Amino acid sequence: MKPYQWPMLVVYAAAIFSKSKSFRDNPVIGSTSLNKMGLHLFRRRLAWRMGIRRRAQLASLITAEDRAAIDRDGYIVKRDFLDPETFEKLRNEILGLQTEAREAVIGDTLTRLIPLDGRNMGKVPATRSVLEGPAFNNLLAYAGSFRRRPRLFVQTVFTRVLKDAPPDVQSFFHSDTFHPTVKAWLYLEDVDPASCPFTYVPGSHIANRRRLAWERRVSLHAATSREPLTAEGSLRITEQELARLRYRVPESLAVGANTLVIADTSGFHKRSPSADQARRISIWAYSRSNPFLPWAGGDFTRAFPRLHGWGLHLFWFAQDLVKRMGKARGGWRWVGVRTPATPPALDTGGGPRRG
Ligand SMILES: O=C(O)CCC(=O)C(=O)O
Ligand SMILES: [Fe+2]
Repeated sequence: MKPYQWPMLVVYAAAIFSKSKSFRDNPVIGSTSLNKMGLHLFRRRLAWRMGIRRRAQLASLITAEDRAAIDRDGYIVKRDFLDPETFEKLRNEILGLQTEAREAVIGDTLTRLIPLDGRNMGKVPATRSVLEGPAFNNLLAYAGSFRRRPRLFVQTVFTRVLKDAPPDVQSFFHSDTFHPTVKAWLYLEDVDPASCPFTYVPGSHIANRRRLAWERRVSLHAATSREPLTAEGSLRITEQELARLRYRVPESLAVGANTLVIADTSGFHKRSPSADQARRISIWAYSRSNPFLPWAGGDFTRAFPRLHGWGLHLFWFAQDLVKRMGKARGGWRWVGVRTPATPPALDTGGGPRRG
């Protein structure tokens, strides 16, 4: 711990009981000696136990079969999720959406996010009723172990937009964080093996003995890891290590349009790299809460959906402001009006802009 960090000690220590995950940015969470004494494993185990407990509270929301799949594999694939007519309506609404978008080029991949906030949701009524309906939300709640309103976006991934850039950081196996958490993709177009399918290591969401021993080892030096993702608490793992942990073979989810994939992304996963330019359009959802809470409900933002949307815009505003102050470069920015399928316009210069 550096001397200038001492006055913040209480704040750093309080973060032990939050979803904070960065070993690098928090000298308590990243402390080698505390992690030798078991701090990381303590958080990991307690968060896992609370997650199981919350999932048990939500068990009646979904079928026994779906529960078994999520409990066993850490992910679930729902092919033909919507009836064809509803899906057609939803797809037309989403592909026709023309609105302000955020984009980031990470490695050789451009990702576009269009927030499905109150304003955009108002333009897509069929989509809205699906995304606010029980079939979608109950699966998401169980997988994420919280009954919370997820963040919703249209996500378009354009692969290989830059020729000589390093690969996208997401194309290496990693775990997003140390506790149960959920991401979901409802694909609007077929995802063939070349359009960077989501790949998941079945069963890798389970905090078993081998996994915990591996994490304990990694936690000792994660704060100074050369892998930025590991230092930030999204532990990266090599294919050899995965084999040593005796996981099943990774499943690459090249699936048809109208497939819903929901995953606990504390399990190991990646975006399969793609050799050529391809695009992947989905409705993307994620949700993350304090992993130490013993109860699954109690989300006051469910009663105030508009507030939920503002929260995200406020976060982006702050993120852009910090960037404008010169503390961070590259990354996410508003790029003006786009549809989900507008081809990428590669103007890499400049900071965040509106309109
Ligand atoms: O988009 C994907 O296939 C996975 C990317 C990823 O790792 C994530 O969203 O956490
Ligand atoms: Fe991830």
